[in-house]
Amino acid sequence: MKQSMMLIPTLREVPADAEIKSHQLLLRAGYIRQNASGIYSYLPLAKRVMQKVEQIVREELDAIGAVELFMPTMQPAELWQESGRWHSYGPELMRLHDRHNREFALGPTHEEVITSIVKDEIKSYKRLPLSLYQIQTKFRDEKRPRFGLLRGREFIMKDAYSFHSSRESLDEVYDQYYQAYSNIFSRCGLDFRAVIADSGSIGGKGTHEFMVLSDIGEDTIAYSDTSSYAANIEMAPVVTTYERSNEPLQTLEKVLTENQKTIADVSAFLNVTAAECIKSLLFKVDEKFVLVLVRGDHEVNDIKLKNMYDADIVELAEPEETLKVLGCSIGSLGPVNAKGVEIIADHAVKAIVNGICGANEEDYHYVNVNPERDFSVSRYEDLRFIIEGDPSPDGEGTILFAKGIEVGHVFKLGTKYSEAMNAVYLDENGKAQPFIMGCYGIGISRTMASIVEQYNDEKGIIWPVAVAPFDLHLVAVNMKDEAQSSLANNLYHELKQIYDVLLDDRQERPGVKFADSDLIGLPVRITVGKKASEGIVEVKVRHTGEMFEIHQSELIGRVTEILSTL
Ligand code: 9G3
Repeated sequence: MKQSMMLIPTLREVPADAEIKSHQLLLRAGYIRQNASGIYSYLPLAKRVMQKVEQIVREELDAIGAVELFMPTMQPAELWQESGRWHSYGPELMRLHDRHNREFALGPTHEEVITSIVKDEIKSYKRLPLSLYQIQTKFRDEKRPRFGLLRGREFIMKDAYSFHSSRESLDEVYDQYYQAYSNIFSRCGLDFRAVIADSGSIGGKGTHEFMVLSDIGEDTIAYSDTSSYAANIEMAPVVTTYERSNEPLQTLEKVLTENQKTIADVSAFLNVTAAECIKSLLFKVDEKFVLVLVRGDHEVNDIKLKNMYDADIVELAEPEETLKVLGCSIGSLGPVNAKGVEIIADHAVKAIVNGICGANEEDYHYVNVNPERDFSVSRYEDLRFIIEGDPSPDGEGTILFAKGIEVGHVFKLGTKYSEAMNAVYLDENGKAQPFIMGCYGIGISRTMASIVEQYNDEKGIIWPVAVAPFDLHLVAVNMKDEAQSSLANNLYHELKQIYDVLLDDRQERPGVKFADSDLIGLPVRITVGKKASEGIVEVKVRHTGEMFEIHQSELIGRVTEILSTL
């Protein structure tokens, strides 16, 4: 491909609103352009990278017997009403009307569509298991799109769905997707971890997220420092056990703690540690109020709370609700004499002796509060976020944190959608059974951005060969020079028989060409310059910075060797 015919609008400056490397570099190197908040055009180089990523995905999914199809982005509201999600999703679900005023969603995902197709077309258990995938644009009206392609409102996803007549069959196919995902992300050159993830509101048990390690990742991974254990912090169970000290129980006493609201205020004011305090938070769980107690130095894990009640909505009660329900502001909440609410506590609370808690009276706290003597809870559960230093849930090592970008997610859905949509098949006894399902997603555009996050330097992007938009950047320093242009053209025609070659034939100053080349980030640059008349070119390996001169007769052999090592 000749660069003079391409559209690669490189920029010298870093765009102001691009906060992270991949967003900055994909803009500066002319890969993407924003059309609206969270909505991007993929310019030719990005399109080529995505095609490489998609090709890797297709090879690995075809290898496990998944079959590609293509579903519409416009989804009739009736399907989402059937699954019950038309009303359970809010403004994030892009909705529109057609000319007949019929309602549609722009698909954020395709469980409803694929389930309705399989429901209509598959009647017998003999046709199962079935494993289908597509690569399609998705729409999610994020409140705050950010980080370029990492959190957009329109993005490219590979989404797959499998249908089974038994859990064993689902488990088998799930494991195949798990392995295929590991192959895909490895082939893309990504440093990733498969982490145990929360099954979220889409039901089903058993789900893993594939996380690319990155400091700008929005997810926190809790991993063991000695074993392979890794989980999304939302899901990681806490297995810490707590010793209750055998110091004598002191008399409960109410003390004035004027304007002392937070645990930090109160523990400082009363000269105790946060671990001796009980943090009480009033939550609304669906329509019920629940007072959740955790030790003062811990945080309530609202995902665990949501899963415990299998609730749709879990959120902190508003200040006015707190006042109405418990008669005081959130800084004075406590479990003693708390009326009209269910009280649950994290296991750590049970071991508190002579602790501190809010008195449910404005500006008052209790000291020497003791669980079971001064208040009781309906249940002790694992309700807190795991923290660094906690024992790993697999019993090996202790927990450390890392940030990750979620690029893949595999779910065991079970029958959530097939029951909701009455999608059944006849089993070997002729009895109607709901399909058992799995679903599996990869963010294609997000994967591309993640690769840039992991492969860049101060000069620009450094593409792994497997996903580079071209293999070779053939740069002619001066196309007006007869020797250079003829050698460049000869090499171009020779190399393009074997490799994807981008020939920089522009009338630009050498400095601009080299800076653009480093920015665009192709694996190997071949420069045709002053020594063209001697048949000598310069080779630069982008990944290592290694540069050397070589005679054109040895070029292909050497380039082949280099590319095989990158
Ligand atoms: C919605 C909106 C946003 C959503 C969903 C639905 C995420 C939604 C979860 C999934 C699960 C899997 C198949 C491919 C892999 C992921 N965000 N999810 O269901 F209406 Cl607005 O998409 N789907």
